[in-house]
Amino acid sequence: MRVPFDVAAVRRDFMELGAVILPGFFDARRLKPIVAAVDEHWKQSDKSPLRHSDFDRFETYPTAWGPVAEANPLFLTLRDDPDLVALTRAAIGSDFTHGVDLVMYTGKGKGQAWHQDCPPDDLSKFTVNRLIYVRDVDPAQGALVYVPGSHKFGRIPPGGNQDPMPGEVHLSPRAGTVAIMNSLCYHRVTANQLNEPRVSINFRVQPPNVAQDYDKVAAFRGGTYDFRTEKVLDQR
Ligand SMILES: O=C(O)CCC(=O)C(=O)O
Repeated sequence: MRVPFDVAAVRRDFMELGAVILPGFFDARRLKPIVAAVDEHWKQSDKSPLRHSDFDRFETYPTAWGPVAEANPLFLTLRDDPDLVALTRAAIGSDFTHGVDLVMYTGKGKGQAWHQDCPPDDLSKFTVNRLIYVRDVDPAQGALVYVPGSHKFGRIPPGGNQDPMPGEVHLSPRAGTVAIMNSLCYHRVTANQLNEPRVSINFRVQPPNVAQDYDKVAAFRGGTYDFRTEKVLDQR
């Protein structure tokens, strides 16, 4: 099978940088039915972001829909795309299990604070964000900002939710871009300043030694949060 990437480079970048960014991985034309399904979904659904008084301090506001959990064939086909599977294997090895699928909608004024998507105490354990951008993301709509190599640094240090960090890289992905990111890599999404919602898809996976609910505890600069109990576990 022809794979549209360099397997060795993907593995190296995932190990060293914690992130592999592949613009044009998917043909944007192929993603049009997905865009239409996303638009249709959000036309009819509640777009209020997760709001829990204790979570507000983390200023992280996407609204998420899980179409794979609903066995939606369009999204299942995208999640199981052979090239995406090959890319995942190149990054983390041939065995992995599926985690949540998130189609994220971020409205005007909202973004995502600096975070790590799983507990940062044991660096050998991590979940993996497989982000697919189905529409161009204007820089003013919310850049994906990350610190290459930070998956090796341990817990994200205290600080402001959107304060710049040394070494950060800003990415405004175009439609068809895929970003594979170790969830321990420090990352944030800057606030959407436009009226058009920002859309991203995340088909999370994890290596076989990691539990499927490992991403239910996330670390922010201001503390850690358990999404199951909706409780702040500690504050900084
Ligand atoms: O939507 C994005 O670009 C990033 C999403 C993200 O930070 C996450 O799923 O943890």
